[in-house]
Amino acid sequence: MPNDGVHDTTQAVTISVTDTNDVAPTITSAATASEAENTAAATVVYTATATDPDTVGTVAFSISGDDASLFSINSATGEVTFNTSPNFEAPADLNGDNAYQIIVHANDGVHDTTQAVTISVTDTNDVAPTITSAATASEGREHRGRHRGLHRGPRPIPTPSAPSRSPSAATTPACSRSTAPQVR
Ligand SMILES: [Ca+2]
Ligand SMILES: [Ca+2]
Ligand SMILES: [Ca+2]
Ligand SMILES: [Ca+2]
Repeated sequence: MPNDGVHDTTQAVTISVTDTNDVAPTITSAATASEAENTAAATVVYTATATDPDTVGTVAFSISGDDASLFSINSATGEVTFNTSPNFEAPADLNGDNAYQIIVHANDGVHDTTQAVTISVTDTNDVAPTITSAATASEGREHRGRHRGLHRGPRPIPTPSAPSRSPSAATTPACSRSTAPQVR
């Protein structure tokens, strides 16, 4: 301050500290998300969020990683969508386990913060049962077996259990079926 020994002149000076983009964004959204198969591709499955204390720089979102090509992300809103509606029975992720791996990036123009995110596709009951048994059947073997048994019957020690099984097994269900409806 100038001082000539008699006069003391002062002046207030304000020093402004300008902000620089020196702090990296912090991703605040979860590391996992899930969605049922067949959900419309336009449905938002995950929303990336981040904080950044700097007043300069704008955070933009993007994705990378094993299954990133199957998704789209809105760079401004962080909304993640499937490009194609997922099918649990035909997983499209790299290792086919219905756990889709992406890496979310929050970039403020200087710093790039990443977070691994797993998006799981859950099963729904969307497939009808498939009957895998044959459309035709034959009882030829059983008849042969019975005939053989009868022929062998007279022999001293045949098979004691075989003859006793077939009559009881055949009669039991037949009796219960015929009697139950008649009583009611
Ligand atoms: Ca920043
Ligand atoms: Ca399916
Ligand atoms: Ca996977
Ligand atoms: Ca299914």
